[in-house]
Amino acid sequence: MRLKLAIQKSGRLNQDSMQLLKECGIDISNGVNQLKADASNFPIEVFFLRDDDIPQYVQDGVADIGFVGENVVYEKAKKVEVAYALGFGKCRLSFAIQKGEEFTGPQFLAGKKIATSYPVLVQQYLDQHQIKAEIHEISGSVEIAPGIGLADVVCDLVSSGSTLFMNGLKEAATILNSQAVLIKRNNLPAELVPILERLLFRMESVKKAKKHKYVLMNAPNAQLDKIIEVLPGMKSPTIVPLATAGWSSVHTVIEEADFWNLIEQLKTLGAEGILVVPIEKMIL
Ligand code: PRT
Ligand code: ZN
Repeated sequence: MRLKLAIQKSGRLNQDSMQLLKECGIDISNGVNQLKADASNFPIEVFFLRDDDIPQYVQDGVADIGFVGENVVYEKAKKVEVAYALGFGKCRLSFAIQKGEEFTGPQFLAGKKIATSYPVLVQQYLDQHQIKAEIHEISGSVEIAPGIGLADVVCDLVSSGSTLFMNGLKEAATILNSQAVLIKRNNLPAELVPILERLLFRMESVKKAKKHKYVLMNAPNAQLDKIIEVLPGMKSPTIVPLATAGWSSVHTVIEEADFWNLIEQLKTLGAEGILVVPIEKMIL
């Protein structure tokens, strides 16, 4: 039995999806030109599809799981379960208006013509705010719509904002923050559940490792107690005596978030020769 995974064939999510599989130790031997490929060392089979089709395939059970943007999942509104946030493909679905205009809140949209590739999500937003507006569905280059008189407002994905800027638009309101997620079909066959669990376990180890660093430093023994006190660590730090009398090497794992604060404290407490090393996998 193999777990069937659908990923984007080409486009923004393809590389990160392939990279994640690789970091999970899963070898996809065939090139991406083929429609599907088997992993050589894990019971998984990868289908390469257009992102828009992935929720449907997963709902129908043609694929068991898929990697796809939340924006697509919620727009397509298929019966699938969002099982895990993958942490890449981050963007937001936002309304954008002409640079010179002032956004006065949702009411601004009343009676406007809105160009978007996300009619379902836009309509939901309008309904929530009890606003009537005209939705003009277009499949690409949404940003040029106001410039050519096709619409007053656009609702599209934004990441850096430079596309909007280049088209004389500005972001007005966000209706969805999105990232790539793992979706799974309802009623996943029981024999596939352990395979999915193995995959999720590996992905979680990769994710944790990215958030953490391994830190080594030399410290005078007289300062060890104080240094240990400020170190978070998974359990407690490893202390190894150095050849130089009165000194030890201290090893621990710290979170990227409080990295610089901690390093500054450690220096103040007398730590020297601090090395910060990336962690490849983290199994707790
Ligand atoms: O061929 P296929 O249908 O599979 O691909 P696609 O062309 O529909 O999608 P693709 O590859 O462009 O995007 C796949 C997914 O990447 C999206 O569904 C999002 O989940 C995610 N993603 C993340 C983005 C962006 N960031 C993004 N910036 N998708 C699109 N954009 C576009 C946006 O539409 C706009 O045109 O980039 C432009 C804005 O970018 P900035 O940086 O200028 O703001
Ligand atoms: Zn698409």
